[in-house]
This record gives sequence, structure tokens and C-alpha cells, in this order.
Amino acid sequence: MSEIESKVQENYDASKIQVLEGLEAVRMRPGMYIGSTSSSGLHHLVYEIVDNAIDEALAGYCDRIQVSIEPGDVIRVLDNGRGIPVDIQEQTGKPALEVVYTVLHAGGKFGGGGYKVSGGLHGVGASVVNALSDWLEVRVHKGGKIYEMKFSRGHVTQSMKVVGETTHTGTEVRFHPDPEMFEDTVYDYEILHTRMREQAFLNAGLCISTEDLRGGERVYDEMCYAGGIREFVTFLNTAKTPISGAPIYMQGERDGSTAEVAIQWNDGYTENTVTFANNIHTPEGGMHETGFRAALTRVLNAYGKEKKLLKEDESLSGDDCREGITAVVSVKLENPQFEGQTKAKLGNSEIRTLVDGVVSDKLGQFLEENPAVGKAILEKAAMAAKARDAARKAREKVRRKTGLESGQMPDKLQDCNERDPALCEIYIVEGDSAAGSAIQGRDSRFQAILSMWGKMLNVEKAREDKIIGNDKLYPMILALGAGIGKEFNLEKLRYHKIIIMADADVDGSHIRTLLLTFFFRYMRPLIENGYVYSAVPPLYKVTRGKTTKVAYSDQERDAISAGMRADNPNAKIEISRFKGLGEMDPEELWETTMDPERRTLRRITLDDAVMADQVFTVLMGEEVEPRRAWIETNAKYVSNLDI
Ligand code: 0RA
Repeated sequence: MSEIESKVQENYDASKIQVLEGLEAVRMRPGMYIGSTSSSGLHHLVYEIVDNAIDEALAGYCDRIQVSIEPGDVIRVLDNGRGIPVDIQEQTGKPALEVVYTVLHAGGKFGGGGYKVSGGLHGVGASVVNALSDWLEVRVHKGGKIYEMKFSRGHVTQSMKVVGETTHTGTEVRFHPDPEMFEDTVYDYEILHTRMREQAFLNAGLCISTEDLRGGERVYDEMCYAGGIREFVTFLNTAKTPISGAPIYMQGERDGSTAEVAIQWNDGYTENTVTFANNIHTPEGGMHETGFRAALTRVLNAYGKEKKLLKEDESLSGDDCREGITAVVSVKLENPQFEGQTKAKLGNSEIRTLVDGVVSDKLGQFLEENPAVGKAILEKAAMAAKARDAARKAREKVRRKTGLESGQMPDKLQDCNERDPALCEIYIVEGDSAAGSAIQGRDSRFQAILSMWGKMLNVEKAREDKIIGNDKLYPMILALGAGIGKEFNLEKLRYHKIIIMADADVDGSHIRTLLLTFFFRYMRPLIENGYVYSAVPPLYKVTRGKTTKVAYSDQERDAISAGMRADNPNAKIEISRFKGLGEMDPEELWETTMDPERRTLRRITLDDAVMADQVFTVLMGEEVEPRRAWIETNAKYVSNLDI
């Protein structure tokens, strides 16, 4: 071997080792790259691939993205962009395509110009997806040829080669998540569909389709919104009655950043503002939201005074201005700073100025040109101000009467003995018999039980004064001890684990949804601080002779019965389904669902709560047919739902 050859060889090995170390790191700590190895991480793989295609769309070269779940939970993402570059890179001597899929953080930074905007961790993850897939293959249509390359767990298994000719351009990626890396590799179509719909709303004119090819019947959705976030607002307001005409759209840019805002008021009482930075949802808000709120309050007050729709001494609070508003704020910027507990808050202060400016100019102008809409909005906000005053008085009255202040506890609560909130748990249980078993089965030293019955209120349709007086919610507010809404005080909370215990059926998920919506709207810090949980009751009982085990999923049931059969394949094994919490005796309930040593609890995240909140929109439905079907299937609980 000549000296030059051996040097090349050495460098090649060196860079190869580096590459493997990079992707090995991803396999060692997948959570650091995709958040978790549970369902959310599994779905994150798809977002990483799609984000790259969306970046290509943002650059102006792609207007179609197809996402498919193929049989066996194989994901296929197809775009009609320019195709990932396939030319040999000077630094590495390898095709750019290979570098993108094998070098950590290589995506987006290669080729001509790169991208203008790209989300923090997003759009750089092709190699991460590769590392976490037991196989992945890419086909690039470019320059009349089809290039193909294959990988497994981050390693190249087939070098790039030309496999055919083509007349168009684009990139096709297919991968299968590595079962060694994920708790479960089954994709949820609705999760992907919802996310892709959101992305289609955020990128006007980009058509995204999703399909599920796993079942007998193909499921297909096509999402294409010329109106972008205006249509997003219309969609969010589907079940509501708008009072301000079509969504008001505002847009502006400065120093390479853009801001878009769409708003519409409805006749309801809650605010629904959804914010995004570089197409990434920012549930904790941040500078774009701050700018939006400040400008909205200022513009409406100024307009009200000027048009004499407000008296000299009257002024609107931010909450008054946002009562019944549905808003989407979407900003795109070069170097997003994500902050906060879940990195879901935008920190760039220049964006506050941008959004504030856009809303000040454009909303002011809109109101001047549309005085009838202006009047409707101002009347709504002025009413909100009066109602808020009335709610405060009602709250005081209720508090004096029933003792929010006196510390008196409701009858429906069986409290625990412990007084340190950090050690206390409260189970919120629907139904008499389940609550009875829970009371007998619990460890009363630290577990309290609150049983719930009575008519459940849909908090979407009521103002705070009505909610405080509700016979189902009020005992819970009392028991938790921390107040609600503006006055909520986490320091007064009496339990640091709030556990919703409901059956694993539709009724159970209904009560969970309503409770989560309530917590989300009126006690949000509970969720933000991770104090809310869902109990996970078992689904099956598996018995062989004297041995009985419980299973929490179909897979676990099968694994247990296989295990019991291991020494004797003909053993008689009985499998029965738990019908509901109400049918369990106290010991069973303790052993399977309440004993901290043995139970499973699912912590509720802000995302879960947002999803619960949106169920009400789904309930009303975008189209009549699915809504009718939904109501028919779930008629049981629609009938006692106060809509
Ligand atoms: C940079 C430059 C070029 C294409 C892409 C990125 C690209 C990346 C992805 C990722 C998924 N789909 C994609 N499509 C395109 C093109 C450079 C050239 O003009 O050849």
C-alpha cells in the first residue's frame, strides 16, 4: 500500500468511527434526541422526516407531501422537492445523501444555501431516524435518475446506486422503527393525521396527505389549505358561533422573520390561542404570544375610547378582550430560542416587537374599515368586563356560604390522615360502587377518595360563576383546596398526586376528558407541574390453576398466558376481561390499581390536556356525517352531557 493510500484509508476509518460513535450515542440515549421511546418518540420519527420535506416546501421547491403507514407499521414519506443532493461531498468523499443519513445534525446544513428557517431540534433528524430504525431506505429522483440507498440501525447496508430513470424530482423515505428501541412500534393514524393537518394549516398551499394501509380498508385524508391559518381558525371554531365575521388575518415581516396572526371571536367565554414558532407548537407561549396580547388589549381599548363604545372611566382587561377569541399566531424566524420546562416557549424578544407591531397596525386598520365588526367585538369585551365583575361577586358569595375559606371539606371526600401535600394522593372516582371499593381498599394514611356523581358540566359552555356552583365540580374544588381560575394558588393544593380513576371504556374516557378540560381551563398549573395522573386499571385476568395474574394490555395478556404455558403447552388457562372498576372487590382494586408498589400511573401532560380540550371540537365535527356517527356510537353519554 502506498503512503497516500494508507493515509486515505486511515482518514476513512477515522471518519467512519466518528460517524458510528455519533449514531451509537443516539441508540444509547434515544430520549435525548426524540424526547422518549414511548408513543410520542415513535411518532416523532415521522415528524423529523416530514420536517425536512416541509423545509424544502418553505424554500419554495415542494408542494406535496404524502405520508403512509404501510402494513407492518412501515412509514413512507414522499415529497416532490428537488431531491436530496446525491453529489459527492468534498470534505467526506461521500454522497451528500449518505452524509445526511449517517452524520448527526448534518441535515439542512448542506447543499446550495441551506434553509432560511428551521426549528430548533427539527429538520436535522434524518440520521436520528436512521439510527433508530431497524431498516431505512431512501430513493431520490433527480437529474433523470433514481438513486437508492439502504441502511440498518445507522449503518449503510447498500451504497448509493442508480436503480432507474425518472422524469420528475423528489425524495421517498421508507423506514421501520427498531423494536429494540421502542416500547411499542404500532403507529396511531389519528396522531399522525392531526399533526399533518396542523402542518398543512401552517403552510398555506402545501398539500399533505396521510393514509393508513394496515387494515382491510384504506384510510386516506388529503389536507390542502390555500387560506393557511385563516382556515385553521375556522376549523378550530367549527362547533362555535362566530360574532366577528370571517377570520381577521394579519401578516408582516422584519429582518428575515415573519409573523402571521388570524383571529375570530365566537359567542363562547373561553380563549383559544394557539401559537407556533417555525411550525412548532409552543403551548407555553412566549414572546410571540406576549406581543399579540399586549397589542390586542391596547388596540381594543383605544378603539373603544375613540368610537365612544367605552366610557371614559371604563377599561378592558386582557381577559375581557380575549373572551371567546380563537387565534392562531405563527412566526418564522432564523434562530428560535426555545425555553421553559418543556422547551415549548419562545424566548426571542425581537419577535414580541414584530407581532405587537403587526397587530397594532393591521387590527387597527381593520377595525377602521369594518365598524360593524368593531362594534360587535367591543360589545362582547365590555360584556365580559361586566360578567367578570359579577363572577367575582358570585365567588365571594359562594365562598362565604360554603366555606372555601373556612377549610370545610365536602361530604363526598374521604380524606387521608397525612397532612403533608407532597405525600398525599387523591383518587377521583366516578360511580358509587367503584368509590366504595376504593374507600375500603385504599391506604387511608395517604390516600383520599373523592367520589363524583351528579350532572357533569361542560365547562366550555359556562362562565366561572356557574362552574363554582356546579354540584360535581364544587366538591372537587373544595377538596383540592387551591381555588380556581385567576385565584388558583398551587401552594394551597392539598395533594400532589391527583389521580383520575375511571374505567377503560368510552364512559371512562368521557369523564377523563371532561375533567382534563376542566383542569386545563381552570387549574392549568396542576398539569404544568405534573400533578395530574390517570390510574391504569387492568384489562384481563389470566388464571392457571391457583396462579392468577392481571394484564394491562393485549400484548401483556398474551405474554402472560404464553409464560404460563411454557412448561406445559396444554395447560388450561382462563382469560377473563375486567368489566369495570365497579366490579372489582377492594383487595383487587388495591392490588392492581392503587398500591404504589404495583400500580401503573400515567402522568397527564399538557399535550393530553390540549387534546382533551379539542375533543369538544371533534364532537361537534367538521362534517355532519362523522358527527352523526359519533353521537350514535356514544349516545349514552351525550344524553347526559350538558351542551
Ligand atoms: C438542500 C438542497 C437541495 C435539496 C434538499 C436540500 C432537499 C432535502 C430534503 C429532505 C427531504 N426532502 C428533501 N428534498 C430536498 C437541492 C440542491 C440542488 O439543487 O440539487
